[in-house]
Amino acid sequence: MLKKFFKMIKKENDLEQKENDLSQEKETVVEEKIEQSNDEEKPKLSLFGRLKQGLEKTRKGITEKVDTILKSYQKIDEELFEELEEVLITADMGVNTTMRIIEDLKDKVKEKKIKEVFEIRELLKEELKEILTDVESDNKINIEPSPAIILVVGVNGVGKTTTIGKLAYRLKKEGKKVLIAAGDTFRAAAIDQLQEWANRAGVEIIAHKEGSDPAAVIFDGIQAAKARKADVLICDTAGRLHNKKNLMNELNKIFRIVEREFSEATREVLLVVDATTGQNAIMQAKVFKEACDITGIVLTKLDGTAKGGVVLAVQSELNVPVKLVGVGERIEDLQDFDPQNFVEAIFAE
Ligand SMILES: Nc1nc2c(ncn2[C@@H]2O[C@H](COP(=O)(O)OP(=O)(O)OP(=O)(O)O)[C@@H](O)[C@H]2O)c(=O)[nH]1
Ligand SMILES: [Mg+2]
Repeated sequence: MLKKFFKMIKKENDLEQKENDLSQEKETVVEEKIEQSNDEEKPKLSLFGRLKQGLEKTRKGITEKVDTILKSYQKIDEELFEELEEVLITADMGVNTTMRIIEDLKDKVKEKKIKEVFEIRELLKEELKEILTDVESDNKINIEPSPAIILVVGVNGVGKTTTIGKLAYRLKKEGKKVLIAAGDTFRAAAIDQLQEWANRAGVEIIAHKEGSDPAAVIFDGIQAAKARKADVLICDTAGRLHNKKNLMNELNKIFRIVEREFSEATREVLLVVDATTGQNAIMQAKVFKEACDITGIVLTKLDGTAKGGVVLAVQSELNVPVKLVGVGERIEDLQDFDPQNFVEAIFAE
């Protein structure tokens, strides 16, 4: 059975890659159009509307397929569950999570004596919400009481710096005094990029020059946060170092500084993972979880994948709550992860 799953996943990935390649040219044109239309009067989407828009591909990848299956069956039988299982696996929910969902669905059908195929849709929604809320700590980002420090970690390219910019913007809008520390000193471009985001968000940034000691940047960030009475200090870190051992050593050094200099601060350690990398995201998360005390996950680029089911796999396999989701590249495209809203958004008509 597993072999069949992996074959299927590979086939899906290849297809998605091909689609991406093909649509690249189209994308630039679309992007230009979006940029232009941003200047025009455009009805503002609600938070839920933006989430729904960001999860468009996942809605197609999961819900449309589920609906097609449900429509094609007259009665609830084993074959129907097998087809549902395939959809969930290809949406990157992970083998374990999918098994659990299907078993629970079967139990519920029996328990509630359900006969109508269409009723499975509600049951499935219920089940997904249950799994997404079945995690030890809650999904809310923990920055109270202030001062708080948020350390943002993850491999290169997953969206750490972008997430920090979006988060700084949001927290500032909520009335918090936010400070950013440019702990990724590996490349000059990384510091410039963070500076740019700090400008856009309208917050201050502590940065040293390229190649300097990241722990020293964090040290200065902490002193500045104390002196300026900042509510939240958000720290960027490198994702690209010569090897994994270097990366982990560097993170450990940063953690020691935080412990020594800012032990009174509320601490949130956010691991950023890229939803489009599917099962790879889970492997990365496992490595980081061994090296540092991750308190929450940020799942970025959900807008770029039909496999948003990875949210379930990440959370249940790591037992770390997903706290934020990235649903686009704009500054407003970072949302608190809310299991109820997430499921409603992918099942919205
Ligand atoms: N579509 C989409 N793109 C995103 C999202 N979050 C980040 N990105 C894009 O992902 C790319 C990489 O983001 P960065 O923030 O530079 O990633 P990083 O983790 O800081 O990378 P390094 O500094 O190289 O370790 C950028 O082009 C971002 O615009 C998202 O939620 N949706
Ligand atoms: Mg970065």
